Amino acid sequence: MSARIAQFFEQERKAGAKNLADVPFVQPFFASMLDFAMISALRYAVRLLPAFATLLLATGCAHTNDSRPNVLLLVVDDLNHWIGSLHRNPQARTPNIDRLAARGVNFAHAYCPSPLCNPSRAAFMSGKRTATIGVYSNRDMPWSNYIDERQCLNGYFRAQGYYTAGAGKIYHLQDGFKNPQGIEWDDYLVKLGHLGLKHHEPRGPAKQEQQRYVNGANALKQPPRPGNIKMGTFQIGAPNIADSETEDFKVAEWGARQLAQKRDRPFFLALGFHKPHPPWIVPKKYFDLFPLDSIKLPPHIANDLDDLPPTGKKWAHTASWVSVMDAGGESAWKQVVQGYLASVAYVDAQVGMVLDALDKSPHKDNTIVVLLGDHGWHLGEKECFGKATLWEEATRAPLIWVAPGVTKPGSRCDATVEFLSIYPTLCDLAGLPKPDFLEGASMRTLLANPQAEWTRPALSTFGFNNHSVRSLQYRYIRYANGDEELYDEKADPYEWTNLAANPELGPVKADLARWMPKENKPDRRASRVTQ
Ligand SMILES: [Ca+2]
Repeated sequence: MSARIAQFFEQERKAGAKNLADVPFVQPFFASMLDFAMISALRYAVRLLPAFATLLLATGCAHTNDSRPNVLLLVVDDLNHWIGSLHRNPQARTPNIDRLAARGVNFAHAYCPSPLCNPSRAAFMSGKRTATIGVYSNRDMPWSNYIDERQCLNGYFRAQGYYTAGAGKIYHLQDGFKNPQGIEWDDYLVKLGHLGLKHHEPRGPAKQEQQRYVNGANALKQPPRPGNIKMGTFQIGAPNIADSETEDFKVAEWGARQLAQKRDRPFFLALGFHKPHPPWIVPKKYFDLFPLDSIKLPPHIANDLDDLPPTGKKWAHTASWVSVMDAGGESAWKQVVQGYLASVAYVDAQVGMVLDALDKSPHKDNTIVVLLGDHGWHLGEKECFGKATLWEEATRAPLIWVAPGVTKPGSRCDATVEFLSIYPTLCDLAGLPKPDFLEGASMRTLLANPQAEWTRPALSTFGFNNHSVRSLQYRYIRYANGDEELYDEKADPYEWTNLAANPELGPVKADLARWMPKENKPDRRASRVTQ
């Protein structure tokens, strides 16, 4: 073997490609060949080997002729139960979310694992309860210090051979490729500077999209703009701009393009919309749907807080409530409601764009669609604007499922279900083994038969060892210091009368308390963070 070939082998050995050079018959064969040609051929062969290996592995994982269903997960930030099809607020205008609900099962009593962005998303994406993972607040970041992102819903589906892609807010303040090996997503449309935090560079085709997306986002993030108002702690604005200039439009548009592509393996596509999270700055046409003089305030009573224990009172009467009342009382309150309703109508239109794209796509009949709000939102009920409470307004949110071949159009389910069930249910529908760590129950039986027996209540947790258990008739709240509340939801849907002190209802409390976690992971930060 010539010195040049020997040198080549040595170089490749240093580069880690030594196996080929060690094959016995290779060396005498090379000696009779032209050095240059062989080195070139070898170089290509050695360099291409990993690519071939990857291709073979990918083909093996992709289950050729894979007919497993696709998954389209739509997560809407801060969307409470004010959608048309849930009838909590008849003013809500959500024709697109409603038409999705009409295609499958509309869960009327679905509850978040925790009423705040980061804890809720960390829990339903990991399939583990808040008290198990210890992600209690938005300061428990990055959430991936608490849970293994490879075990999360998208990471798991990717490991099972799914193409995974996402855009917008799926996890809290951590869009896209957190893991340097890219084990979570194949592609992600990343937004830079969400709430001022630095993000990881996008990879894949999303990189080319980024600049347009960021420009769109900035169009709504430069307060104060002419016409914006400050209503207490909330900023409200109705710029006369097109949807195409807004960030959630970019998320929907990107998702629509993903849906249009043919694929040789199933996909898991997650789209996270940012509205109706404040600030409520959306195109003017959505405000025009809700003239201020037509706005009705949600049902409330003046002395609602009188029967609350000290912890409940503290959680209810927040700075945001005080600020809105100081800004103009009920008049300011109506503007807050208008801003929220307009933002819901806006995000509904973006959801509609995705649904239209799905219907035109080759995946229409083999895609599971799941839509949820990450938690609820108070619009003044219990003297509270915002989330971060354990009452109905903050814990209940839309949950809609369309599963081809399983759900039936026009179904409504009244069972008390949890977002924690999303992970195991998707595993069931896709035929994937359910990992042992999942703590929620699969809802597959309810998808097939919404009237099937379901005896489980829904657990929501906020902060360390504060829990709420919601059955169809009751909500029982027990705070870490032992403070209690109990509401009869059938007689009192706005939770005005605390029954916790009624001795006749002791067995009800005891029965619901069984569902509260026996062990609660310590709070690393040991303080409650509310917004
Ligand atoms: Ca009350």
